[in-house]
Amino acid sequence: MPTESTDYRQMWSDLGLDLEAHDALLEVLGQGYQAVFLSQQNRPKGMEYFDFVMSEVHGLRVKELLDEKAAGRKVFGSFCVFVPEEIVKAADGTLVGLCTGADFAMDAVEEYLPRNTCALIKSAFGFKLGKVCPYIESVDLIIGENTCDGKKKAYETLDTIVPNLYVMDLPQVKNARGRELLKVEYMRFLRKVEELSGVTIDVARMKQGIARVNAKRAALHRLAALRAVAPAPISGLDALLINQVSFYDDTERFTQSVNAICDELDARVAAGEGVSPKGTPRILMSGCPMAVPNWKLPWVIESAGGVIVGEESCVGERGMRGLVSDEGETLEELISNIVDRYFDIDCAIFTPNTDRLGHVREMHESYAADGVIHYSLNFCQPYQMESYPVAQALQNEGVPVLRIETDYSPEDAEQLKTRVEAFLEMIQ
Ligand code: BJ8
Repeated sequence: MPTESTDYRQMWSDLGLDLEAHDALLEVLGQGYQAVFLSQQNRPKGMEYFDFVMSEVHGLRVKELLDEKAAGRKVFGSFCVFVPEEIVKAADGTLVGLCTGADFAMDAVEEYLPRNTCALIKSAFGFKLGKVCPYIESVDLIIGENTCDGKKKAYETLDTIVPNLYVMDLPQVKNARGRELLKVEYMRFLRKVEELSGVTIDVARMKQGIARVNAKRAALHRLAALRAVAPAPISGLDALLINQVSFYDDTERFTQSVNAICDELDARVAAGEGVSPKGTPRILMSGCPMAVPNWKLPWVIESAGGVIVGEESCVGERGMRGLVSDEGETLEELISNIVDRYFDIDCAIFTPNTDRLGHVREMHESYAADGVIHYSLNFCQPYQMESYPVAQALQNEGVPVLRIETDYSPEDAEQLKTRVEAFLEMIQ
């Protein structure tokens, strides 16, 4: 989190942030980061880079985005992994994830949204209404998407609060018509990006956009594969952090840093070294995405003696799976390739969504997990509803499953710890 010595106050003030509230937020985040991440033992040296990024997540990174804007490039913000970064990159733009991982200004939020809205949606509103997110204040365009009912309806309200919201329609069924809708919407988005940036996206630009995002995803695939080894060479918390940083950081610098830490982990694997002793229960997490600084459940699991070896989540494998083919001689063919990759994302908003269960099974096996912890946010109907059939099917196959429903408040941490400890004991 930004340190006292770096002075970004003028920048934050120019962005319209509430400096007092923002100071309080950074203070809490800094303490949380110290307790959750910096206190871990035996961290790879390569994590120093990601610690640095996090220490500057509201400082240097925001300044870089403002510098890009000053140089005439556009910055886009999104809440969902269905927004195709390749198209933004093709126009020399930058896509960042917007803050959705902590409770803030809840009284103000509940004037706009029902109390029984998931914490992720409430958080997006809280950061805006509380004036503590430099990203939402910096972006040229906020991209919403018609996914779950909560988000769809919340964007109608957000549109009355911000001047720059664009909503992308998304299919809810995986058939030919659904695929066609996604393609039409990606073409519409491409035109919007062109209009805003003043850049005409041709085949060469599109191929370059695809290559840059593919390189980032390939580095994350490499990291994921290293976690399949026992003993795990990196903690689940650190791996989650890297995935979280992928939504903010400069693409090329991030890709290089992930490959660098993977080189280090390769050496650990070759030497048979891990972050936890042999026999540590290996956990696959599955469910809702975890945005910064939503670290509660992973922290509970790893401080209770488990090690998380994979996340079936949009901040994790669901969000990064697959690459986009760059085969094709027309823009239309390349957009089709982009659709091919994104249409495979098995978000719980789809009905039916049977592929997701297949992916959880596959991950449980390939990461040699001992059990699955299914995580749903309270009031998230899509993932809460799917938690039952997913757990049922896995349990019938002999896979131990623990279903957790929680939110962002720290209040249930002790209770969660008790349940997780009992689960770890059972699977050991
Ligand atoms: S592709 S998972 S990032 S929509 S937690 S807001 S589902 S009520 S975040 Fe998501 Fe895209 Fe799907 Fe992934 Fe609604 Fe549930 Fe809240 Fe959620």
